[in-house]
Amino acid sequence: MILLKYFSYFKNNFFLNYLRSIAMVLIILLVFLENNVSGQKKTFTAKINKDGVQVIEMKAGDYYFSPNFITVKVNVPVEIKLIRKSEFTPHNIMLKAPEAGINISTSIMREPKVIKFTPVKTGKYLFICDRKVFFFIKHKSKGMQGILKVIE
Ligand SMILES: [Cu+2]
Repeated sequence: MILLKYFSYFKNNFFLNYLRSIAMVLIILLVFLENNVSGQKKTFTAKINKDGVQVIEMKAGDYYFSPNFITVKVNVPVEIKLIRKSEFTPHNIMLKAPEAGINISTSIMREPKVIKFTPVKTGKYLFICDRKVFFFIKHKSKGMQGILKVIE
């Protein structure tokens, strides 16, 4: 009897209803964001400019890098100019390949940012945004990742 009383109390509790509405909105948002995966492959092969640098312009948005499959030559300096395309969501780019002389870990701000490095080893290296949506869905798993391919 007491249990039943409690139950009806919670059922009519305004605060609980309020929480339920918030939960519903969150679920709808999550479903929406989950389906918003941009899995398109955008390739780019860098050319060496007159200064001997391979310049790449890369856009970063919700939730992608474009291009996301970049080919560069080994032992030639690389400059990646990062342009943020998202209004509100903060992003970053991470590429840890010490064996290839690459160690990128930078947030992507409103102002374009230039990353400079020289790859010293051929191979395929994964770069990602390691930020999360609501603390648990990785931008990476929503499509915010790419490959840097270093060739001879
Ligand atoms: Cu991100």
